[in-house]
Amino acid sequence: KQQTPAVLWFTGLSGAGKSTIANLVEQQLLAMGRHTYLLDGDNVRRGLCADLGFSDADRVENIRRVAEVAALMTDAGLIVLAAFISPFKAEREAARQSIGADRFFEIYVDAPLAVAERRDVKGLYAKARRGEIRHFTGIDSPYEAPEAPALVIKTEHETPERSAARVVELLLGDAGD
Ligand code: GGZ
Repeated sequence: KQQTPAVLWFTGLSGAGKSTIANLVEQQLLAMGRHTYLLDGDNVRRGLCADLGFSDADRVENIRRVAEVAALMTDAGLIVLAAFISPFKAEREAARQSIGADRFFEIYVDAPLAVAERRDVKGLYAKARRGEIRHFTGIDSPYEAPEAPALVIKTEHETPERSAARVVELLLGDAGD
């Protein structure tokens, strides 16, 4: 049976839980025999976007490239999971356009700044507060929350497993089986 290609686009602050949830969703989809690819900062910023930093202009270009790659991968029939802060509405809307609105699912991984900062898994918020990292999202670089996401995940109030299950429901409910 053929699968419906789609992009699950996870947006939210650093430390909100995007990668954790995207990884669980991918595991579930793979277990169901779906073909997937997970794009995130770890694989994209090391190669395709190795020339980019975290200025507004570089983030815009980072997300533009990711959206184009995601569009190509959906053309190849994949379910793409994209987990990037993607802080600007305009670039997320551009991604929706190039990918196609019918196969683009915007998922807002919504953790308050205070919660993400308290987790501070990589110690980056502390560095940003000390001024050792500039242009850190939520500290001295903006994050524009989605206005009408397909799904909102409050990671403060829900387990990653439950969140992942809701993403899979969203995809299979909307995209068909
Ligand atoms: C935000 C930064 C920064 C700055 C390094 N601002 O929690 P992480 O570490 O693993 O994820 C963050 C990642 C963000 O990369 P993205 O490609 O998702 O950003 S964007 O969509 O805005 O282009 C964080 C790390 O990179 N990181 N410096 N200044 N996050």
